[in-house]
Amino acid sequence: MKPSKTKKAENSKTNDLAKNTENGQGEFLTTNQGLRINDDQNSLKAGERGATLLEDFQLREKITHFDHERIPERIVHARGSGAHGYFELSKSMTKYTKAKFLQTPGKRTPVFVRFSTVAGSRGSSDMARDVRGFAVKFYTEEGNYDLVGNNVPVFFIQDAIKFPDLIHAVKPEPDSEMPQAASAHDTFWDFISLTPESMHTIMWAMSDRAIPRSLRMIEGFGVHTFRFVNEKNESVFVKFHWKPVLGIHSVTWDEAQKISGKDSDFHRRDLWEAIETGNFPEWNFGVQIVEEKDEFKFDFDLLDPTKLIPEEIVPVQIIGKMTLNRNPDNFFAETEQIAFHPGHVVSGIDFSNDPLLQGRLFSYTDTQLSRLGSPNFHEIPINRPIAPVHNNQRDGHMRQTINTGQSGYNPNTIVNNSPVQAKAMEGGFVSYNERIDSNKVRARSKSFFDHFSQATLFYNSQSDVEKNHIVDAFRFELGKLESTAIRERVVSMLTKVDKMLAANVAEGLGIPVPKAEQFLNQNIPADGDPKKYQPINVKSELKSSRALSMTTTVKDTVKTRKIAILAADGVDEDSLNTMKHALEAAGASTKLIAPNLGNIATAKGKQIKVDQSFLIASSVLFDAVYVPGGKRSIEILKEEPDAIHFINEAYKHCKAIAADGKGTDLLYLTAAGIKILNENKGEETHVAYGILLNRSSKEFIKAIAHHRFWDREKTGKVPA
Ligand code: HDE
Repeated sequence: MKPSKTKKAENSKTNDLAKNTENGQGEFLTTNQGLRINDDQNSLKAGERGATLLEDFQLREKITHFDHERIPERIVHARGSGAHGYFELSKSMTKYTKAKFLQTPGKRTPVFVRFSTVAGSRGSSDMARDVRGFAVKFYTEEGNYDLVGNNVPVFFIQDAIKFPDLIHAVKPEPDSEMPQAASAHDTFWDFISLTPESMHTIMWAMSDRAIPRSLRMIEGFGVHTFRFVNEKNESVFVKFHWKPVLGIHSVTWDEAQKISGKDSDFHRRDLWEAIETGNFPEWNFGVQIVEEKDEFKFDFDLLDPTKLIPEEIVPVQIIGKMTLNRNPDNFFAETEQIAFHPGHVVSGIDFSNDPLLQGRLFSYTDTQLSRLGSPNFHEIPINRPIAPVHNNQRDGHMRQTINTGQSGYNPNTIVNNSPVQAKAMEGGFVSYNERIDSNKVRARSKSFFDHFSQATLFYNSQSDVEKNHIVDAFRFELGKLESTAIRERVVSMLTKVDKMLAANVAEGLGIPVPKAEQFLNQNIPADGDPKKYQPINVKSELKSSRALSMTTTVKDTVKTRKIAILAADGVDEDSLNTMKHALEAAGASTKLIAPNLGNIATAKGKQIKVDQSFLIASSVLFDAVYVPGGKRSIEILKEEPDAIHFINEAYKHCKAIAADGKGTDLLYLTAAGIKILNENKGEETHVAYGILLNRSSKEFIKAIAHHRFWDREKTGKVPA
């Protein structure tokens, strides 16, 4: 789709200062010094066929700039997509926090959001199995607040000092630089097999949460426990949640791998197109509040980032909604140059002592220095706060601000001590005065040693289908390893999560289930007693949690879903249009797919424009398939192997499939039809399987909203 420009949203931050007029429309071409250029097509030469002259400042400026166009990509989360929007508060948080943007219902705050994968390079596929980053910059009147979270509520490690090891293990192996954007290799699983604290997050990463259908359909979590602080300087603990209005949906692993080949920009394109077509992605914003007095009432430690607070124990209160309504004008200037930092807070939001969070507070400014190249990265338009900035910091690479006057220090009399410090009541940030009184130690609290109870809780909360997908993900990932010893260590660790899970994974790998005792915890200081460092077993009271399964998510809308309509010359116009219009009226989009581009002629001779040929289209890029009637159209499609494959593949991926009139004949040549003939179970069963023959558009819409018909996976696999 050719990018068109959305109308500028009123509530979005505008960075007009540095914005060039639309590609210099109607302006003269100039050098960077403003000199008008007469010939930008030829370099300056000694004669038409002679050597190029060193004097050609115009050529040198252009090439030098080009040579320096790339900057270092992010060491993690390099692959990302972003958008502008706003956050609107619906419930006042005055009781808990003095943060101004959380006071008055109806208040809108501009935001920029960047979604990302963690492991891959900037050019890698969107569909890698990976945790997704979910970073939100709120441009508040009191300064920028960054909520730099993920789509998984927990993390692999408990202490920041282990982060470089984790990332070195998951990134491509250093000798061969393989594999790209994939955790299915020896170094990652070697590290995991020796790091039992990773087990809870590993369960999420092996679930379908790690292969989302759309970035618009992922949850977001602040992960760490933070603090809210109110005007009276009272504090509560808080966990942050983003809940997608369209529900949480994923693709299958087979699909994800195929999408990576067919359209490695799948998520980026989906986000861009949704915003361009006015289908603005939305998330409800929620908080879990824990009073300070309740800090120790849980069977896990609130400071441990490998733990979540089950919603059954502390419900999520929805306090507002975020809407993304404007695509970036320039990917590099905005999405690439945006610099997030968990330490960008406003008064009323503060940190807990989570040792992972504490390390992050150092890391993010530091990384911007090497990535963006200067301590002045806050002056890049996308990073500028809307709140005024005044301080005595000066100079540095690429300084934009021209500070005037004599003073660059404090205290001073020259400008009456300006800029002056703000009292707390004037918005001056005062750290929460938590009492800390202890010995200086390099240690981890014993309360962090339960590594399995929430991994088990997560697994127990999944439906059978979700569990099967987790088993398959482990079989795939571990199956790719060269080392059998690493496989065995991981499976031995899985026995601590769930014995059946371990047995099923082991069966797929063709190994016996190793004993749990075999696993090694090597996160032990040189002088540490290994026995003291082994995980402890905690039996959590909660057996399962609804919020952890995707089966309980929103399933009543087809908004923005993509439906493929397969047709050829001779298609029945009514059969095509009735369904197409009903789907579009319900908010879905349709694409007409035919053997060739151009037009097809309907049975009545009307010309209809084809959107994609079978060469370009692929079922993995769609949510559902419809085959309208029309004798000739179906005769042509029957001879088109790609049409048969299209339906087989959609069937394999459990998508809704509908056919009308003669269209049903085509279905009988595919896995979908064969299944119906073989089972001979009657119409209602077909509908329950998401196969709709001559059914109403209403029923098809309901089936698409259901997302997938996983029961098909249980009853025998199909080729595709
Ligand atoms: Fe990050 N992380 N991280 N991280 N992280 C970065 O900062 C780091 C962690 C997250 O779209 C880097 O600007 C350390 C948890 C997101 O620009 C870097 C530790 C969570 C993004 C960094 C963590 C995150 C980053 C790389 C362990 C979820 C992308 C580029 C102590 C709560 C933000 C950059 C964007 C990016 C360090 C762990 C989320 C190197 C040291 C836990 C979404 O500073």
